Amino acid sequence: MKRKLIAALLVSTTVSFVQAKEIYVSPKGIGDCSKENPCEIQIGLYNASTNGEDDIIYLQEGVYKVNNLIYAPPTDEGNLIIEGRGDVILDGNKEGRILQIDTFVSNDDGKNITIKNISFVNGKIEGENKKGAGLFIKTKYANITIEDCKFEGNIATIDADGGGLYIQTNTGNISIINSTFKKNTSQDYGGGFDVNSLEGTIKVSHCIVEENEGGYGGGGSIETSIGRVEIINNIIVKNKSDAAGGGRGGGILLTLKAGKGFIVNNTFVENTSSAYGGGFHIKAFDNNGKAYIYNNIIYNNSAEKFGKDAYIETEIGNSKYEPTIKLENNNFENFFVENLTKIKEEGKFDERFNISADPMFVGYYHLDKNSPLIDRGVIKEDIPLPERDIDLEPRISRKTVDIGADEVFFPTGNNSNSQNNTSMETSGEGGGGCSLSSSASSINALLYLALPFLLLVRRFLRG
Ligand SMILES: [Ca+2]
Ligand SMILES: [Ca+2]
Ligand SMILES: [Ca+2]
Repeated sequence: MKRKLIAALLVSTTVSFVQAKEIYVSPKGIGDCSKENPCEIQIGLYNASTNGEDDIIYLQEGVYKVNNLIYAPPTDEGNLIIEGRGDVILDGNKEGRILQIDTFVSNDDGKNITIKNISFVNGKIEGENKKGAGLFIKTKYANITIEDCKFEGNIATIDADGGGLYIQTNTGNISIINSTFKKNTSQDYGGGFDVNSLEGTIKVSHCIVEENEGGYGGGGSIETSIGRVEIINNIIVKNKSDAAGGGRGGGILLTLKAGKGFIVNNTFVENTSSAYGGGFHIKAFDNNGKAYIYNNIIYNNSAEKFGKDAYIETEIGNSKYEPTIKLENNNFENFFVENLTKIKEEGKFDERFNISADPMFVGYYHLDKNSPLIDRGVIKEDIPLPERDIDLEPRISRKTVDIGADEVFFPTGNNSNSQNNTSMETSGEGGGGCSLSSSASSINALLYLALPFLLLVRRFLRG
């Protein structure tokens, strides 16, 4: 515990914003971005993107009727935090994307982008190459953290991806923590979210992903080439993958390639797919891919073709792959793995201690005190077990860890949140030297630099 604390302090020191400039924004602000005199949100974003400093943009409480907000530094910039204070809602009114953050053309190596305590609602985009109706973030190397945010009612229609959230980075790490995705839709990938890091670590933990709908990956789509993915301690329920005849991953679609994926202590329930993988679907088209699936409830999902609860796809065209698959201490009824005989022959498939039982839910997908899933999970050195369960109670209570996102807390039990989950902070195994494709930034630099002038004109016209 002490070591973790020290590690946390070290991390917070390296990304501290001691000298960051503070920018204050309010729903009706027209001031100079000071604490006393907050400014309009787009002015705040523009200032932060051109001042050459680290910034914290504080959003004062309230509803902001906004869309097509943009932060796109034309040259080198510092770190960025955008933080809501109190109840902050950015409402796109279904008239456009809410916020775009794009640091791809700037030198963003070692930089951090953090979005905290903000609700993104009613964003809308349409068209084949459009991504991220609520929030769009694109970096080359910068790390991205989304914390305590909510994405609701955002729509990516006509072949667009990422209803609530879209993130794309080459080597950056992505963390999505303690956030809610609800009733977002996309016609293509990722109803709730569509997040992609070629080499970095992608972590989704302590999130609620509910009633989202997408062509592929109704709740969310996650993709890496050689990075590490951790999907840990989330409640993922009632999402739908509904691509005509080809849905994959009602809850989650995970595309691993040669990456390493951990799916640990989640609750996947009542998700549906129009073809494969009701709860989740993994695409593993590389012999070096690794899928570690431990302590999950994958129950009462449905798929119209195969893999009612889960499906692992290892065959594409005439190619068949043998990724490493470990499937232990889960609760599911139906799990389909392509090319399984060969994978077993290669000694790359481990399956043990899985059960199939009614979880006995009470309240919001919590376990009854008599649930057969209590103390049926596994703890291993290489499993990134969280310290807390979905209620932020100790992750281990009584004998050992429970199956699913909830741990039933027994006050007199042997509770612990300091087990040796040392692998949580370690980064991916991916080596360097890989040539990465990069596309030009979609933002017209001249237009961006003219933003303050355009905002002035708009304000003038409004009177
Ligand atoms: Ca700045
Ligand atoms: Ca327990
Ligand atoms: Ca609990």
